[in-house]
Amino acid sequence: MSQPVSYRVVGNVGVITIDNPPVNAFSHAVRTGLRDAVETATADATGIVLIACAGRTFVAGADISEFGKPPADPWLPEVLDLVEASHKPVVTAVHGTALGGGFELVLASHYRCAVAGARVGLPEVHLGLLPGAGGTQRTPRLAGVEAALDLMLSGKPIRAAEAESLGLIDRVFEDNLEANALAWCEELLAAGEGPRKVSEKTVPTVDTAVFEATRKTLAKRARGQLAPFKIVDCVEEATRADFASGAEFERERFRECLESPQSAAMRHLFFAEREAAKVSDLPKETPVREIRSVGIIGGGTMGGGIAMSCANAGLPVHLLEVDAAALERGFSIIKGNYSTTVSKGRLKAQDAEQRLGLIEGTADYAALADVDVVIEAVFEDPELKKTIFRKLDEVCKPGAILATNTSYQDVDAIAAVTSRPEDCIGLHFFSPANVMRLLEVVRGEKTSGEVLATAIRFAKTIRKVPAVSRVCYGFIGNRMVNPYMREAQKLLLEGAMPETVDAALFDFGMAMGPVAVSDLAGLDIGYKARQALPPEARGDETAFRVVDTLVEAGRLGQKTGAGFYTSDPATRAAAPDPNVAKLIVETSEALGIERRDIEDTEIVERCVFSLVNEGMKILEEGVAQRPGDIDIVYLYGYGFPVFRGGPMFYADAVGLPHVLERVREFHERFNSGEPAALLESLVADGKRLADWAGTDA
Ligand code: 3H9
Repeated sequence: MSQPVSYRVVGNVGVITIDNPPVNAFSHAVRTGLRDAVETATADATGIVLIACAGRTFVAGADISEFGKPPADPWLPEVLDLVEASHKPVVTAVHGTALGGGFELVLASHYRCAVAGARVGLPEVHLGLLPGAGGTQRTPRLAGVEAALDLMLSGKPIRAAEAESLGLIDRVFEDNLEANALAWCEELLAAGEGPRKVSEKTVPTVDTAVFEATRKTLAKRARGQLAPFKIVDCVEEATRADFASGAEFERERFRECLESPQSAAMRHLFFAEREAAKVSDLPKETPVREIRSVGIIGGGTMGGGIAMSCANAGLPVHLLEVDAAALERGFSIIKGNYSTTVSKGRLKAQDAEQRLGLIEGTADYAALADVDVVIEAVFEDPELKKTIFRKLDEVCKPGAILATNTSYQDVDAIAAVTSRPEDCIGLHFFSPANVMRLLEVVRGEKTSGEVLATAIRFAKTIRKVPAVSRVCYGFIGNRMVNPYMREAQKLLLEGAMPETVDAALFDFGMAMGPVAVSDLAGLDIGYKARQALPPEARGDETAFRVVDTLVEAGRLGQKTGAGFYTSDPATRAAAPDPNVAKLIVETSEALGIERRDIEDTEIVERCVFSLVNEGMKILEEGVAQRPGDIDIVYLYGYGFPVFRGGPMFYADAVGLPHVLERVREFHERFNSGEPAALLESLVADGKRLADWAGTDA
């Protein structure tokens, strides 16, 4: 194997090149190679050192797959300290993305240049970490405390020009990075410029109130997370201590984060997200169809949101509605959404106009004759969906992908009404579709590999995170959420109140508690879905007695101003309603359920373990390919706390024997779901889910 770091001399410049595809991560071999190359470069007759990367990007950070394994010398901070200590000036030249440890290398160098399209950033916070190779100490020295906090707490990469304006990059070249960087090196040499150490600079003074204010904001924004607060501590330390002590402080906090269960959970999600886009039985070389235009049927909230996602990615959209009035309603929602984004300063008015211009309304199916993919997004009526698919089969060109956006319906039955079931697929978007990242890609029995591969690629094009599901009632996400919601309702009947159930799960880290979620989604949604099921498939309906009573009384949730909670029409703030509390107590009585005090731990375990147990069944049946796919569905579609790694990772973290014990107990005492066979067998074999080899189903 070729060496990941090479050294060559060009004129007076010693050029170090890092070449470790795909993203030049700082693996052990790269750290060792860079150390050796710096030692060579500083010992020869050259006057200046240039560090650049081969391939598609500059170093994208530490090698995340090495975290969690025993540390191997040299440790990155030592290598970067060696770079900064060089008696010859060291220049770094950035293309692609310089992220995390990669950007810390840039900060440790003495002169920094980038090509215009490059971006730099410190995204460690998304992995439950902080920049641990001097980043928390060097960034504020160059860019000031506020910009440094912003960069590290948002984790968002910034463009080279912005980095230049913040003082993080010295020069931005339009193109020809290597030639320009070499010429700049010669220029610096000719001018007699020596090393400039960021560690020797002082942090610009700042009102220290900024730290408390930031912590206060984080208490809400980063609820439950460790790393963001440690980042603030490190930057505050940079304002108080010299570089060496600040770096020591940073190193201790970095280790604390690295060893935390939170970082393990977030690193798992990083890899799970990338793996979820891969289908085990789909060869890499599966051809992918070109998607240049999209048809969408239904201009309601969902169809409009999908249209926006496509237009945001530059794809022309034909939006079909029954008539001009319905189209007008649809367009007014889309325009409203764009103008809100513009008024918040997140989009330029002219860009909003341009995107809007990509969406063309029509009431005529003939307009869909040439599109590459059609997404049907009408309401959940299987017969209506089938009628639409028959029509699409008539009008769409051969090779067009016919997709149904459904939360529950049988994708195979819908595909079966067409002459081309191999071109049909489910694409389950989450509401609001222009905001939510998840896209469940539902492969039907007959969906071709090419169509599946194209759907996954399309998901990425419109900046969604795909997760593949087989067909079953509710697919991965909603099938699992059903028992979760059922347990929440049962807890109400057994003694809890909506606000106690919600608070317990909110404190666990969920974006919202389950009762509040029902109010937000509309209580009639679940009600109608249950009514649509044959009675034998509904399970114990008494669990939903309270919600049914509310719906039948016209309390549908936030949209009617009252559901479980009453909501303020202006602020949407929810408040517990004594009438609902009375109704709950009366319903318990009527059902002969003796109310009791229920601890938060039970609330969380009843709800979350019911998700896990159903997830196990989904894996057993091969509906989801792997546990990580389920975690991605819950992270991006259902507000599961990122720092817990998704329900399946969480189950492994708390220990499957404990999960099984509780699931068994809940089954016996409260008639909750029967323990999944997979859960039983993993525990019997003393295995974790992470060790599970998968199913052949
Ligand atoms: C850090 O630096 C800590 C330091 O402060 C302190 C240390 C002491 N490591 O995303 P893609 C893999 S923490 C290992 O599909 P893209 C990835 O899994 C790190 N592997 O490509 C995938 O593998 P596969 C801070 C990595 O073009 C392949 O590369 N840095 C790493 O859409 C392609 O990735 C970050 O958090 C890595 N660091 O996006 C940056 N990065 O093909 C994390 C990627 O087998 N990385 N892989 O599925 C990214 O944000 C994106 O990967 C990047 C490219 C923007 C670079």
